[in-house]
Amino acid sequence: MIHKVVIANRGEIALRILRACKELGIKTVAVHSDVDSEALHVKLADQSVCIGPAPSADSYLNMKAIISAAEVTDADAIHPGYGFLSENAEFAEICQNCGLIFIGPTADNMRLMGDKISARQTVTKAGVPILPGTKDGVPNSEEAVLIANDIGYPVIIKATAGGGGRGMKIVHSAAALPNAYAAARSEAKAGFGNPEVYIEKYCQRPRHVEIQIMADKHGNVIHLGERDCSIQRRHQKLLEEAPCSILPDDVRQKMCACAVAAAEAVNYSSVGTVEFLLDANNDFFFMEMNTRVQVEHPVTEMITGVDIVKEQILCAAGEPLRYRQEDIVFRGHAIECRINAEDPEKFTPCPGLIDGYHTPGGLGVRVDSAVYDQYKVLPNYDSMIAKLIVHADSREEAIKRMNRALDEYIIEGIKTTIPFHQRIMNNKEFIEGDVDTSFLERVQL
Ligand code: MV4
Repeated sequence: MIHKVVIANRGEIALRILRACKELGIKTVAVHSDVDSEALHVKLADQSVCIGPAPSADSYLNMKAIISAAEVTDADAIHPGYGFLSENAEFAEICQNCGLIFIGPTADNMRLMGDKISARQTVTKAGVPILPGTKDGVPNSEEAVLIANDIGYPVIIKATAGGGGRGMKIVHSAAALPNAYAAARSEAKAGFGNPEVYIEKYCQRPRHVEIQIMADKHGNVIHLGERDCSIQRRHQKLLEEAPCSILPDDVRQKMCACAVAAAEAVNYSSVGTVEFLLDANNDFFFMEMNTRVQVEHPVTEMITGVDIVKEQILCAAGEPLRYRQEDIVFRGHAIECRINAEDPEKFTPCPGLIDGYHTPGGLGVRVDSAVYDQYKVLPNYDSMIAKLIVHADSREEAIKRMNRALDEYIIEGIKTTIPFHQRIMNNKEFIEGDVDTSFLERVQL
């Protein structure tokens, strides 16, 4: 078993990991930057180590400092959370070489899925549907035009080393292709250090539906159903729910089976998420696989009762999954609102002192957050300060419960996105379940 875990993260996910460790009887080590010494994860951990100055590059991304923190505290594992080093295959490898358990999949799993072309090729072999597109990188603009003519417009150009939507270019005509191709390449080079791009048919106004999977080191793979994460702004998810309200049961079964097949095809071990686009005909296509625990995992926990982070830690320790597929029972509906320290109209970051704080409570309400009254939200890091999650018997009741919980949530001193979420909860299209990735561009909130 694992005895002591270094939590290589901050904020709510550091607390989430700490809580799982406590319940498993595992000691915790918080690492933190200079400016995070008052952070809750530091106060609640058994031990803490300062790993550098405020900039992430010098602290939460500082592999040497984090490995050293594990060595001086005699820890045997590192949990990367999400963001920061969570999808860095080199870091996973360094942990292994230092005799530390990286709580996540193997470095090979991470590399294979991190390269979007190899991910596409791998899942295709496992029978998972993908959108028509190139098998390999597109070497030049002339080739790009030939391929796009073959696929038919609109097409989308994506970075091989990309992901999460950054640097993608949607192209509607051959005339626009050469410029978009050149721009995509230079953005890919600048953003990911690799200029390679590939081309796919562009799917218009899809839903973003993803399947949570769990896999152990003994070849067992199960799924925990889907999440609908269609409500996004500039590729930042703002609200997620489970299940997807319009997904027909036969399509759900197929999508879940595909996600499990994709994980089995790469001998995956750990928790992970397989992302799909779902079009208006309810056809679905593989987008990418995330090899980490995700921000939105709580909605799945609420409808299944499974502690995803605990299972992830146990799997990393070599334990077999404690659930078979038939043990997973889905109940009710869950919604998560990401509460950001941002202007609720313009979404510009609004860090500062929280001066007055009260969290909502009651049946079916969960707050995952690391802030408290008189806490100073820092400008150095991500603006998400809390996740408000509700669970109820139906989607309709979950929306009412979310409305009630948002009303109760008092955060004074800084602007937050609470008013934005209140507008969504009262929006006709949202209430009717009419959401897709263009929702926020389309509706007048
Ligand atoms: C697409 C797509 C439509 N067609 N690929 C976004 C994140 C990354 N995982 C891939 N993404 C998409 N890929 C094809 N072939 C639509 C998205 C997409 C999206 C695109 C534009 C604006 C918002 C979006 C939100 C989710 C997904």
